[in-house]
Amino acid sequence: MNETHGNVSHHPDFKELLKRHPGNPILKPEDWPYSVNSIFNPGAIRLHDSGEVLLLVRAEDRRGISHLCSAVSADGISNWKIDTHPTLVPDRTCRPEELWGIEDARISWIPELCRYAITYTSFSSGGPGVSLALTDDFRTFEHYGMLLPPEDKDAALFPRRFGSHWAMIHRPVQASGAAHIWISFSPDLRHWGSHRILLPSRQGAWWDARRIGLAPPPIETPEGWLILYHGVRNTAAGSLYRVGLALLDLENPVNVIYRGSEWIFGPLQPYERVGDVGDVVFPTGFVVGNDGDSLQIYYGAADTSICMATASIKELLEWLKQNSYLGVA
Ligand code: BMA
Repeated sequence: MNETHGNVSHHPDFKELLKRHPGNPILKPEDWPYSVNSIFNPGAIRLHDSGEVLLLVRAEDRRGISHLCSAVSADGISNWKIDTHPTLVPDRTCRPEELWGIEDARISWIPELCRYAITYTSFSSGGPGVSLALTDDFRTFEHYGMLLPPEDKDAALFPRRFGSHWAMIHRPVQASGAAHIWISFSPDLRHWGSHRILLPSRQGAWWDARRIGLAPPPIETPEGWLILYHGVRNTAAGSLYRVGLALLDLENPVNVIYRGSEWIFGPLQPYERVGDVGDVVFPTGFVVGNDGDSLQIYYGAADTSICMATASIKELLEWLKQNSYLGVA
């Protein structure tokens, strides 16, 4: 018999690697202490001092402009303490690159700096680019400005240097419209170079043929950096956003060890299929449990609400080893 998920079902051959929390969506616009149109695509981190889970949520107001708002919870599922005012707001005067808002944060804890690094999309008059802010407490922020100019987004820092250089994954869009995942390096977090393609989008009918982009920041495992990425396929009904996996070499992350052939997670539930932008699941954050294996993955659903799915690092790696295809054609 097929396994059922609300009103949808999978064939028993489909291994469900990301398991939706039964209480999804765990955060909705109506939960917000102030008026917002939608909340989605949250950065996530386990706070160093308290062990609580902090989400830096993208909140879109009724003008269409996004800011970031923090929500904190002990278990990362319930009893959220949501900031009563926007936490990180676009400042079009001091940071003109934030003219049309700030979006889709990814958070990394950087042990060398003893600070959190937030990479986010700044929506400038020239298009979206990659910005960085550092913080100790998610109250005050040191802004590094736009690191990579338009069109570029879906960026996250690795938590440590490789040799003398920091590394960042990001997703520029080429003039041709091709959108691959790139990796770049910096001696100081400000100046970025040695750019190269890390994962190309695939071709033709593939689920990840149209565009791909990093989902949460890289997840460190003994076998390498586990990457979740979103892949977009264009259909007659619009874009379809799904999630796939890859593994990068631990010491030299430009080397891709595995890349999953099939997507592992896609829009199924009504809250993922219907919303401001339907048929979108967009993971942007994760936290790891005390066992070092269980993941809570946070994702935006249909650009409207925030959901959580659980997974096991071991199971993801096992699946990836058995279902890898590095080609693009
Ligand atoms: C992408 C990003 C995301 C958004 C998704 C679906 O390009 O802008 O913020 O969730 O599209 O609309």
